[in-house]
Amino acid sequence: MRVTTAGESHGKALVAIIEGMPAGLQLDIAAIDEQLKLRQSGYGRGARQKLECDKVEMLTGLRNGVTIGSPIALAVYNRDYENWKAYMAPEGCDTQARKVTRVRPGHADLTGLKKFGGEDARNILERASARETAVRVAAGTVLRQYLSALGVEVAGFVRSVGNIKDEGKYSFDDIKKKSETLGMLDKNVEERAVKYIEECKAAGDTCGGVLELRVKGLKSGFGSFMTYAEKLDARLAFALMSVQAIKGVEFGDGFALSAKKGSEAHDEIYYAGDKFTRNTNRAGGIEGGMSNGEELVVRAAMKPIPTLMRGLNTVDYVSKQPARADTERSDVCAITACEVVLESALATELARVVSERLGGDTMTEVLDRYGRLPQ
Ligand code: EPS
Repeated sequence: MRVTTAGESHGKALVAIIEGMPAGLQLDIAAIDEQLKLRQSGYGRGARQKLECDKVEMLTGLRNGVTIGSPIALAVYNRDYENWKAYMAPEGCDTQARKVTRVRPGHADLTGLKKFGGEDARNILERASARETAVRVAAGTVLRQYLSALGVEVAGFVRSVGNIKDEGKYSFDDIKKKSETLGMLDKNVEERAVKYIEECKAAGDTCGGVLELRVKGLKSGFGSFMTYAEKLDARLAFALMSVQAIKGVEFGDGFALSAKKGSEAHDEIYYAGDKFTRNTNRAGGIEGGMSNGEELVVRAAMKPIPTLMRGLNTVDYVSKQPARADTERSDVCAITACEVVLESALATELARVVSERLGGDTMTEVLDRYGRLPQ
């Protein structure tokens, strides 16, 4: 299975192609639109989300809602294109207007210009923008439905915003009850987080946070230690780090494990009721680069969005004079959206790992093979 995307933030559309999906998977297209809507939600989002009403258009690979084994192409159209046609149309447009030269620290602008040439960071930011995550969510929701057919479910929530943290312990089912405001689980913590976002907004600033993702129902043995590139944690970390603004990823107790003794850091093994069991899950469901049958637990850190309304100090790329970085509009905090995106990114890579082991041209074959694996 392979997934790729294309499209610019203010271009006509964002598109994705999914190769290798077996035939016979009934897709729930409304569920894709639901995820797209969730990606646009959350306290602290900017004006762009008021303009867009993201919906998927399935272009190929399905008949009557069921996959036929051929590549699946899908599109999410940018409503804002109507306002940008004059400057973005692939067929011909004005490339002198809407130039961006006051390059933003933390964004791809400066390094992108040095790498791809020219003097207009518009050509860089159009693709680097987190707008691309809309189509990743659309494609990711298709792969999530492949996992779901096997009984593998992905969920997640917002652990912290800035320094405001939720330290609670939650089960997979608790996560489903997260709030619509920010995607947090503790109302009191969320109220403080909302206040913090308001403070950032008033100061023309932005903020990030930490997200936690879980995977339930994955059997043991996915990923491998035989070659380093097959390790499940390495592959999932790659997928999460590929999402805009993610600066760190940890599995299970992650960084905190480094401060513990070996006797406190591992998940001791017992045998009861004809199966191997654990009382803890500090490893986050991955040992030796393979799923061990426990719930996967992954956290990712999102940095504050680099477009600040108050502008950071920079240099104009053309005049070389000191300047305030470019801004038009910005999200103050996109942590809730980022969580939705990460669920899709995780589901995408996990589905690829699963399909590499199971193969199969039809979902019947896939389900049969998965059913015969040990827990
Ligand atoms: C985004 C759309 C973008 C930004 C944001 C994410 O829209 P515009 O640039 O037109 O305001 O709101 O992109 C970034 C945070 C970024 O750094 O590029 C979206 O749909 O998620």
